[in-house]
Amino acid sequence: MITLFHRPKTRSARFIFLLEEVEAPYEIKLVTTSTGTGGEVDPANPHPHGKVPAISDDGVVVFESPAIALYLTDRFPRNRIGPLIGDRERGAYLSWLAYYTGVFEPAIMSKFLKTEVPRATAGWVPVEEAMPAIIKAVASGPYILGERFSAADVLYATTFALFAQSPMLEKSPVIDDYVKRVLARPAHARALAREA
Ligand SMILES: N[C@@H](CCC(=O)N[C@@H](CS)C(=O)NCC(=O)O)C(=O)O
Repeated sequence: MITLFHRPKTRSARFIFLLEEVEAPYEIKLVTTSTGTGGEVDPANPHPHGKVPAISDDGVVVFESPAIALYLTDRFPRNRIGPLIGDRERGAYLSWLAYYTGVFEPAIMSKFLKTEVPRATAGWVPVEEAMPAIIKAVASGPYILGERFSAADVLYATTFALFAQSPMLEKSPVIDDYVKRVLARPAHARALAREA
């Protein structure tokens, strides 16, 4: 049984979507985060910094979104939501998962916080450079790995959905269609119902 440590309307919500996609048996444990409680880390949350998401698989703790995504798709391979070891698409899968927190999130956050980090010293690139790379992957898609939907799409599409109204990200019909396609999946509807 997977336990998802969750706070509504945060990055952990997308993992209800992924848990539905992989058809894992799961329960949701609501936790508070330090943002919500003025600095206190919820002792019930196993994330080392009290952030969400984190999961526990009968006591095996996994934290950080790409690690959780990879863990769940390896652990519950039935619906082929992530390419497994030996699959040629595994390389692209691991790359886009790592890119999500290594490049994409820092790129968005530096833009959001108006903090420019020199490209040559940062480990990431400005969002204006990251977006064309993602759009290129999705445009020949329809998913980030090509024809195959994966947990990487859960991470990217839910983030784009969050920033849909933000002037921070340039409008892109490719991204708009991509978000619609991913959020139209039955597992997403089930996740919304489960969270409600
Ligand atoms: N790098 C983490 C980020 C997790 C994260 O920042 N979560 C936010 C919610 S969206 C959080 O828990 N914030 C509360 C806090 O930092 O106290 C991941 O991708 O899983």
